[in-house]
Parts: sequence; structure tokens; C-alpha cells
Amino acid sequence: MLATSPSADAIGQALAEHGLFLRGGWQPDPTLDRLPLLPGGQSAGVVWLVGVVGAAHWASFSASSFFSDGLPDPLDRWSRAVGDALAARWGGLALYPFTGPPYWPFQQWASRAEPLQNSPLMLRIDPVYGLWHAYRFALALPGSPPANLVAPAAPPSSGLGSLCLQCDGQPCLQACPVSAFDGASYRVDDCLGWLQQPGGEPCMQQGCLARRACPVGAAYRYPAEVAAFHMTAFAALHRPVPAPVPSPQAGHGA
Ligand code: B12
Ligand code: SF4
Ligand code: SF4
Repeated sequence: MLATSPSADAIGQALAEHGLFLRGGWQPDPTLDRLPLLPGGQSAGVVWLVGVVGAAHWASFSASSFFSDGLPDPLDRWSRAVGDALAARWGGLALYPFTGPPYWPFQQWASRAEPLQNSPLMLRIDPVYGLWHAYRFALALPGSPPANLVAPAAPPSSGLGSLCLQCDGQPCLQACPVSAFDGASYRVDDCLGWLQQPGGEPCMQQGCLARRACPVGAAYRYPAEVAAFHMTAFAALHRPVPAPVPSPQAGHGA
């Protein structure tokens, strides 16, 4: 078994083949984090977060058999194929954001791995990528974390980060046709109801207009094909129903 986790460079290179990005790592607390034991029976020594940034993964994913085999949940199945193979290579486990409920707290984990901030859309905002990043899996690996693993300052548990507090006019809160976001909550049923109407076409074809209104990381906004893929999955899987909110299993969350 490895004495230390593979270097961030080695992981990043392996991910680059798939258009995925290493977003950072964090050292778990064996008691508090309640992660599963690894295949060797030991506790994870480090957890690396792997995600998409803009549409960098799209060429790899859309060329894979998962994209065109006609079976459900292509992006999640592609993620599993990549994540499980890398976890096996390094003697660890891949954990996924879409398995649940209960869900692994990926946004909390992300804030332990990289300098993210809270946004009014409830998505974590990145200073470079804006709202155009999401997670495909986490690699829980054995061994000690690298010595240079530095935990970022965690965002406050509530309240906006400085990017959003200083944002002129907060256009994300003005852009939704049904005002689904009020800065403190998200009326999912209002959003989903609108997406079923003819007026919801711009959201369906270009992506959430509130998310697109954000000026941060504009260069990383999803192109139409990628946005439409995610919005179709979101709209199909989360039909408006009375509470509770339906499970966002497949294809969700990019
Ligand atoms: C459930 C869920 C939802 C639910 C939210 C229900 C609710 N009101 O809580 C719904 C289905 C609405 C949703 C929607 C979206 N989500 Co979502 N969601 C999740 C999921 C699977 C679980 C969250 C959870 O319960 N965690 C457990 C708790 C203990 O952990 P936590 O870290 O504290 O999680 C809190 C937040 O994640 C929050 N939350 C999660 N998503 C959302 C979305 C909104 C709008 C709100 C209000 C809150 C919210 O609810 C949790 C409880 O407080 C996570 C993946 C994950 N495993 O974290 C993705 C995740 C948070 N979602 C994500 C994304 C991108 C979206 C969408 C933009 C994607 C889409 N188009 O489908 C949409 C937003 C709607 C839109 N108009 O585009 C990303 C966020 C990435 C980031 N930059 O922060 C995640 C991390 C998935 C991923 N693969 O990366 N989501
Ligand atoms: S538009 Fe402004 S307030 Fe909204 S998420 Fe972007 S930076 Fe934050
Ligand atoms: S997808 Fe459209 S309707 Fe839904 S929250 Fe975004 S802007 Fe509003």
C-alpha cells in the first residue's frame, strides 16, 4: 500500500485525459467525516475533489460510448467509469455527488479543498470559474496527504462572500423570469413549472438565465449543447411535485 497519496500532479495528469480537473484535497477526520473504509480496511488519509470546469470534459464525455448508448444517466455512468478506475489504481474509493439521499456533502467538502464563496444562487462561486464548475467525484485515498496540502479559509456557514457582496446590481437575482431565487432560497417548483412552458425555452436551450447573468467566469459558461443537456436532465428528472423536492439522481448537478 502507498505510504503517501499520489501527488496532485500525478492525479491531475490522469484526470486531464478525460477533461476533468483536480479541484483540491482535504484531510478527513476519521471520526467526524464518517467516510467508508477503503478496500484495504484502512481509513482514508486524503480526499481529492474532481470536477468539471466549463465544458472541458465535454469532448471526452461526448466521444464515449456512454453518451450515445441510449441508456439512462450517461454523465453519471461516465463519471463512475473514470472515478472507479482511478480509485482502484490508487487503492482507494470513489465517492459520487449523485448517490443518495443521503448525499455526501460535496459543497462542504469543496469548501475544504478550494477557496470558494457562497452565492445567492446557493451554488458555490469560484473566483476564476464563477458558477461554471461542478463535481463529478471525490477520490478517498490511503496514505498521508502531501505535505503541501493547504486548507483554504472556509466560507461562512451563511451569508454571501465578498465577490457577491461587491457585485454591482447582483444581476443573477434579476434574471430569472419567475424570480425563483430570492437570495436566501430557491423555489424549485416555480423554476420547474416555468421550464415546462414555452417561455422556458431560453433556459432550456441556453441554461439557467440567473446562472448565465453572473459576470464572474463568463468565459467558462456552458455552450448551448452542454447547457441543453443538463437542463433537459434537470427538467425531466425533477417534475414539479408538492414537497419534498424529488431526488436529483441522474444527470444532475453540473
Ligand atoms: C439535492 C441537490 C439539489 C436540489 C436542491 C434541493 C434543496 N433545496 O436542497 C435541486 C434538485 C434543486 C438542485 C438543483 C441544482 N443543483 Co444541486 N445538488 C443537490 C445535491 C445532489 C445534494 C445536496 C445535499 O442535499 N447535500 C447534503 C448536504 C448535507 O450537504 P451540503 O454540502 O451542505 O448541501 C447543501 C447544498 O448543496 C444545498 N443545495 C444543493 N443544490 C442546491 C441547489 C439550490 C438551488 C439550492 C437552493 C440549494 C442547493 O442543499 C444542501 C442542504 O442544505 C448536490 C450534490 C451533493 N452531493 O452535494 C448537488 C449540487 C449542490 N448541485 C449542483 C448544481 C450545479 C445544481 C444545478 C445548477 C444543476 C442543474 N441544472 O441541474 C441545479 C440548480 C437549478 C437550476 N436552475 O439550474 C452542484 C453545485 C456545484 C457548485 N458550484 O456549487 C452540486 C454540488 C452537484 C455537483 N455535481 O457538483 N440540486
Ligand atoms: S451575479 Fe453577482 S451576486 Fe450573483 S452570483 Fe454572480 S457575483 Fe454573485
Ligand atoms: S432555470 Fe430559468 S426558471 Fe429556473 S431558476 Fe434558472 S432562470 Fe429561473
